[in-house]
Amino acid sequence: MRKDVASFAVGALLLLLARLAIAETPKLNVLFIAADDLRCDLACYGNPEVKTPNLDRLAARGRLFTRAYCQQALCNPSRASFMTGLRPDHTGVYNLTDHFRKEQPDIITLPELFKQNGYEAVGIGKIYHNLNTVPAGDPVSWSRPQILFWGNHRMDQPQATGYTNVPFDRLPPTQCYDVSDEAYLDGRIAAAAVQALRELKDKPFFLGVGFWKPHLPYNAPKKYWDLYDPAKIPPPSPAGWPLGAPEIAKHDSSELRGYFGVSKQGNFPAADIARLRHGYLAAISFVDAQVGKVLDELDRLGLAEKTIVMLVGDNGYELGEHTLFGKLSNFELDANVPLLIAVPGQRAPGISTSSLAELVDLYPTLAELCGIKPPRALDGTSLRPILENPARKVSDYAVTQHPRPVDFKGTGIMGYSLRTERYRYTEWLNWQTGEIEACELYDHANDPDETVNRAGEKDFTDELHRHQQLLAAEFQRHPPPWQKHASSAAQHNPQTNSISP
Ligand SMILES: [Ca+2]
Repeated sequence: MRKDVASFAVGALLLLLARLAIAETPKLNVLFIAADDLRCDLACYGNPEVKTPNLDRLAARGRLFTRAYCQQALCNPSRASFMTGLRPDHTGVYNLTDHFRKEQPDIITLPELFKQNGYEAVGIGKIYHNLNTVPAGDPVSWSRPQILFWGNHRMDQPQATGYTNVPFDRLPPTQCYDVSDEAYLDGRIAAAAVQALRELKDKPFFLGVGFWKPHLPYNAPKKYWDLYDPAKIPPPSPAGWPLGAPEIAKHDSSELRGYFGVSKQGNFPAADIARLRHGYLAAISFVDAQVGKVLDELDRLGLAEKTIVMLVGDNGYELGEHTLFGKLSNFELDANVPLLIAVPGQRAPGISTSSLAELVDLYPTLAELCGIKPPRALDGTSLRPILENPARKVSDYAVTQHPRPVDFKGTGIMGYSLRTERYRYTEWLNWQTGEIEACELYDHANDPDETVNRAGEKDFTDELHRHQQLLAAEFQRHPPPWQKHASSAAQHNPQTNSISP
């Protein structure tokens, strides 16, 4: 009995000391905000015509990354990658149906890591992909069930008096109704996030808030459409296909063509393009306003001083540029994503950085900022040096990839794209043989819109080879699965393989 009392006393003392230690080192909270299909078309990214006052104020108090890149321009692979800290080649997720736990059931996701370290991990809205995966979302990641995270994007029609849902096969790609924010999912997600902050304010939390917009359909409330004069929205530029770009870089804009009233093939009429570009901007401003509500509550509760805020777009987007609509390519517009990070005590706030970053870097960044050791080797690099000094660099290149066919099941072509300081180099590799089928090189110093593929030009031979060597070195560091399939005689060898652009 006496021994039990002594053990109890020692246990109680240890518990008290542990609590004191925790009290002395308050944990930073994380507010992780994801937007869907949001490209860098924001006022804070240099387009003052786009109304994004709330994202702009987040940028003003944090660090804006002008050159952050997704790992694959598609929801499921991109999100599986940044939520696990692994490249698509290591999650095995390239399409819209495979779940990252299929190949690695015990993988520890970003919110799960925080949950294991004493945080309340709460997921509201679309953080993981929203459809056709098993399990739905990722229940293991969170301390409580996820909400407003699952379903077809077409189901997000106004929940308001006088409106009835349009059947999916009759649904147009845009909607402009005079309804409240809460009539749509993102308004309800913002309200739920505000409520969650009130509940979580006294404990360490990782709050994931995922907005469904500006993903198709562009069904923002009318007041956000009214922010824009359609006559002043410019047409896509460049509208044409890049000179000398290979056919394999193309896709058929199938996501948009699936909506009612949209051309099923060929070019899109100018009036349709204008309406779509208006709707996309309205949807961006709708998301911006919802982000503002969450940031306001963070300030009101006095949490901003102890909360890291990270806002990210899961992939870029084309709105008629290069003849394309949607994501699914390796062009800069698809690969480049908004990334804003604000940390308590932010150094040099409001100074943007052009240092290269990848979404696979988010996991190690948040882990380091919160003093949590990641469970295993990750593919990314912490961006903390850049948060402290916008002139610092952590990478010489960023890697984005996309397969063909776009609904990749393990056979076909994989396009690997390297963004370096000045160039984008893309190499389309046969997954079975490892041979280069086609390649592209864009000179961003003279051609930031990627209008001319320089891969076949004599003046760019040295840069072409330099980028091929960089990619070969990347494959040494992170061996891609295709090397397992490729025969030894046809291993990737940029010096001997043909390089027809
Ligand atoms: Ca997306």
